[in-house]
Amino acid sequence: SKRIPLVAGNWKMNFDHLEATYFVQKLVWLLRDAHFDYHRCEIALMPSFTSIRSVQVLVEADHLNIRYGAQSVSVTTQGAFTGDVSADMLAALGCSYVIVGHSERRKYHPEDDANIVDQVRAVLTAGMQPILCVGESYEERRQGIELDFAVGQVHDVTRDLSSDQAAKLIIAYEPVWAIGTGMVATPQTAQDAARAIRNDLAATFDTNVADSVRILYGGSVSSKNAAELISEPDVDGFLIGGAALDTDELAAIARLT
Ligand code: G2H
Repeated sequence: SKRIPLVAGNWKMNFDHLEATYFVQKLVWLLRDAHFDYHRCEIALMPSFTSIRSVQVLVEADHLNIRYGAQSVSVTTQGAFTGDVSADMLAALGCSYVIVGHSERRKYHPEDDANIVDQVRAVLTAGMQPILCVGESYEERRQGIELDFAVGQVHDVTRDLSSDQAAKLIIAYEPVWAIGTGMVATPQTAQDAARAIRNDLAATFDTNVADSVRILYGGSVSSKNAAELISEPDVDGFLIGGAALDTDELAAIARLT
């Protein structure tokens, strides 16, 4: 692949700041022990807002080759928005990435297409990269419209972006039926979706944009299925939930990627 693979752990609502610190220390120790090459594969962690600062302190103190980010962001820059966290606040903490439009956010919060576009813009304006999540539910797959659906979700965002902005996107294809269910997509399914999304980027922008955007697979990724998924040409890494809560699993997946 022309792209450096990314293994991103989405911790969801797990780990307070002490648990996050302990996790990072143990993960780094495991990877050091395995002579892990951070230049071959990039590792990123997405803690809760309350744990980001602890991860930052550790990464900066020990000059760790680990990146980190947030799981969502406000669409506004500052002011009377009780409970929200701005993109500038996340950038100030050294965040590289922000997950945008995860299916759990789309389901449990009023995150519609317009809101997701605004989050993507806010992340880019603050100098970070969005990890845009898309993917069909079981119903769309049953109807055979899964590729159109996932590509449509990407297109709803990219049609409002310049090619410079689009080139900074990271896209995570996460079929909803595979999230937290243990029902991982087959390598061919992941490849077909990643390919369809990349073709759409090439059509909307150009092959430079299409070739630079990393497309991740997410949904029940583990050390048992990572190697065959990453062997697909258009799968550039993973967004990992459950398996990213276990240091041994996450280190194993990074080594296989
Ligand atoms: C999908 C994924 C992480 P899991 O939500 O984004 O979670 O790996 O637990 O299916």
